[in-house]
Amino acid sequence: MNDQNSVDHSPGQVPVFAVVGHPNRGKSSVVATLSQNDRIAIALEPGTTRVSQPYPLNVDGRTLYTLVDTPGFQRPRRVLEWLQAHSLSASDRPETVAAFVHQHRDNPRFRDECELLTPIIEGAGIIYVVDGSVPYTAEQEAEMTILRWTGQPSLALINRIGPDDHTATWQSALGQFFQIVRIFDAVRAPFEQHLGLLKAFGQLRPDWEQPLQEATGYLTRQRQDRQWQSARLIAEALAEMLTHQESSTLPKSLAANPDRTLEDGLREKWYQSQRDREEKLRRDIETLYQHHCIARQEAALAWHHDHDLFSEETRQAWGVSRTYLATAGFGAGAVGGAGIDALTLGHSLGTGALIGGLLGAAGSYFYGDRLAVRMLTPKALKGAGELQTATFGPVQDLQFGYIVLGRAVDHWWHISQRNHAGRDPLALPPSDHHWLETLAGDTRKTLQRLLVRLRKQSRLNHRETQEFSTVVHSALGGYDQWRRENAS
Ligand SMILES: Nc1nc2c(ncn2[C@@H]2O[C@H](COP(=O)(O)OP(=O)(O)OP(=O)(O)O)[C@@H](O)[C@H]2O)c(=O)[nH]1
Ligand SMILES: [Mg+2]
Repeated sequence: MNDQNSVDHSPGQVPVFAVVGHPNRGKSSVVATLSQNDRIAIALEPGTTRVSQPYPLNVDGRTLYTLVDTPGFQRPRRVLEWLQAHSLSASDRPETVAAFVHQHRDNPRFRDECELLTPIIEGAGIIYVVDGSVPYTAEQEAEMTILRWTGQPSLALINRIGPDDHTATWQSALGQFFQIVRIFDAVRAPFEQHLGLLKAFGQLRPDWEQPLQEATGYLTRQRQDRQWQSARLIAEALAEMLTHQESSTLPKSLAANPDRTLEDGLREKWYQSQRDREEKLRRDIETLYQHHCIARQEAALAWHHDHDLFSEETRQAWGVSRTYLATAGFGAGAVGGAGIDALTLGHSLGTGALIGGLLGAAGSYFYGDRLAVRMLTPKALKGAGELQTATFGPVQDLQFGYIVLGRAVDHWWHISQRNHAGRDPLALPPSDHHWLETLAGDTRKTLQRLLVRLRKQSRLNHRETQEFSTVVHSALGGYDQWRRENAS
């Protein structure tokens, strides 16, 4: 570790843990997840991490704890032989380990051992990571013995990378070397398990208990805050998308005879702006959760694919049918004047059966053209000056609002539960559950009322904006609960 990266390990300071183990056992994955850092290099090849590197977890400008990523052991038996040859009694073991590092710092044969032991002899706690899908071998006993010789508090994590399960043998072997042994899947462990692990770290050293208890409090609040901030971001994007217009200003002479090209051009621009706005929302949510490097499955594809905002698959997954609305508390009486007809303005956007009957193969990937969107041509504008403006938008179908919201809720859920060790491209498979079903009846009515307000092109006032965020927040919470209860 170079000086610039060295960390304060003195007692009472921020807890520091060195994550160590055999090469390619998921050490960097554990560090990435617990420090919420998706920029850490993780790879199939052993030897990905070559130098020790501290990763602090900061919340509100405060470092809650620091994890040090380290290279794997290369020659643990040689190291142990040296230690045994140079130690006089059990009491000098920590100093003997420090002496080893001192003497071998510039020896390329022990480069990795020196890197990984340095943070530990400087005072870091030990998190020893093993892969529970490969069998236990005595080779690792040299590693564990060296770690025990450092005298630092230690904990072992069983991280299962492959399908096989050797957890039981690992547990009994590790139990002889470590005070605490936990199972932790760096890629899949849910948030509650991250907190559980921090609490376990707190048991390693009395003066770390309080900072780590505080850390779990901070992280819990951060998670709640992020859900609220996500709700606000989604409500904001939705309001913009529902009121969005594209305009084109042109001379009166041309405007007198607007042709299809004018409308088509504006329409295309309108579609693209909506896609761009949704994309921006997704990036904003990902940034909020500190995911900066997510690869998108859909990114490489042309826009008219299944996941497109205007694809027929999207409409079927996230749209709201007339029947559904009629039976879900949105009857004419339920939302004042705006009854179910207001929800199904597009003539063919009613029921699935009707759409199935109307669509030919050619247009079946795209519902956009069947959305009712207001088009105001210059012809309709009277008495303006030399230049006149044609306007496309806003959308009149509330269906669109439900689709945008459904996609946003689903995307949010995948991001909010994604660990920072995850490297798979983000996939958003269609859900068989409609998010709207998790909303209470009166919340649905509030949502409907606000969508109707937006359709009238009226800006939401302060109270309504708050209300909108609150409704979206409930939608996020309800969907999260449903997904967890139904997780396979
Ligand atoms: N499925 C699954 N794969 C994991 C998990 N943890 C790590 N992996 C995979 O295992 C491989 C090695 O992970 P790393 O975190 O780079 O391992 P490392 O111990 O830091 O490796 P070196 O730095 O090379 O010593 C990567 O391909 C990871 O995606 C896990 O919890 N579940
Ligand atoms: Mg690594």
